[in-house]
Amino acid sequence: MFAIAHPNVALVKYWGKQPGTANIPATPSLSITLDAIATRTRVEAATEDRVFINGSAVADAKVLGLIAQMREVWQLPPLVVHSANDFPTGAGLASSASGCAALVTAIDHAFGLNLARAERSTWARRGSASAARSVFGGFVTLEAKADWAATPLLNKDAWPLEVAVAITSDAAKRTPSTIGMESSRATSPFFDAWTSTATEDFGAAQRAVLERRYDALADIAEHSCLKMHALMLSTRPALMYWNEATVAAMATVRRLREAGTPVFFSVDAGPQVKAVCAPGCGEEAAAALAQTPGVLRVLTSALGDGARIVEGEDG
Ligand code: 2P0
Repeated sequence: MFAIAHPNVALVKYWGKQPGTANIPATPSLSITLDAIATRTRVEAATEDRVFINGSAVADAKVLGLIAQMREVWQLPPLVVHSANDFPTGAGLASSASGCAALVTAIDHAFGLNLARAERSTWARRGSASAARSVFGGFVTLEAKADWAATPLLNKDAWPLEVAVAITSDAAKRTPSTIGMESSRATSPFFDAWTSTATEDFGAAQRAVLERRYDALADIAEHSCLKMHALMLSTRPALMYWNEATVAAMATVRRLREAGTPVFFSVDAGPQVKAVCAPGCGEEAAAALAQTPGVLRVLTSALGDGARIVEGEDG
């Protein structure tokens, strides 16, 4: 028995936290959960806390910090955590989102906490804010209500977008998101502009999703992505998560869209490019990205489900 959770891609981005230690985002965000990649996590009672990620013992601050916070509420025994990602870890593919969502789901199940999905989302958010969204499937929002639990916005089958992910590097990022966000808040002259314009972007994206207006969602999502990267680039020292192939892949997506294919890009705190396609266009985008210089490989994904327990020994 193990918990499975999928990464998500924010179409309206979260970057920066509110002051304090509660891991509250400074901006609302809206995401899609991906089906094709996942974290699988098992937890068991043990004699001391031990965390294994992809088979290696690690002192993972997010995992250990989240367990410590849960112990303030529940009497959990020492835990051994086995977590495995079937995609590159810490490389801009939201491994901490799927990781913390799977961890809370595994602990909830193993120790009978009986948490509602919204409560799991709040707990996952305390570990990693983007993880709140991976507790749900399809289109998901995260905003300042209900203790910053995420909320499902639209079912994945109601608008089955497809995503082609161009992998341009398997290396872990040099600046982890949590550190980068704090640096942006403290040093970027654009930070106030970022936070003061986020609510409008969020509202526009919500409406576009609910009304399934692809072009409107494409425009707002690329704008939010590029605005976040402008914030990153204006941070001191600068946060530059792109490489040459990232830029080439973004240009490929723009070329496709200008030629009439419904596809837009999104790039997170890493060099991978996610091409978000209208239903039926994923293969065309994947083929074009695979031909783009510097792209190592391309994976395609449908929209996925939220974090859940699966029977079996695979974890
Ligand atoms: C997002 N990212 O909205 C944005 C876009 C990366 C770029 O959320 O400090 O691992 O654990 O709350 O959630 C990545 O940051 O940061 C992220 P913490 P997290 O998906």
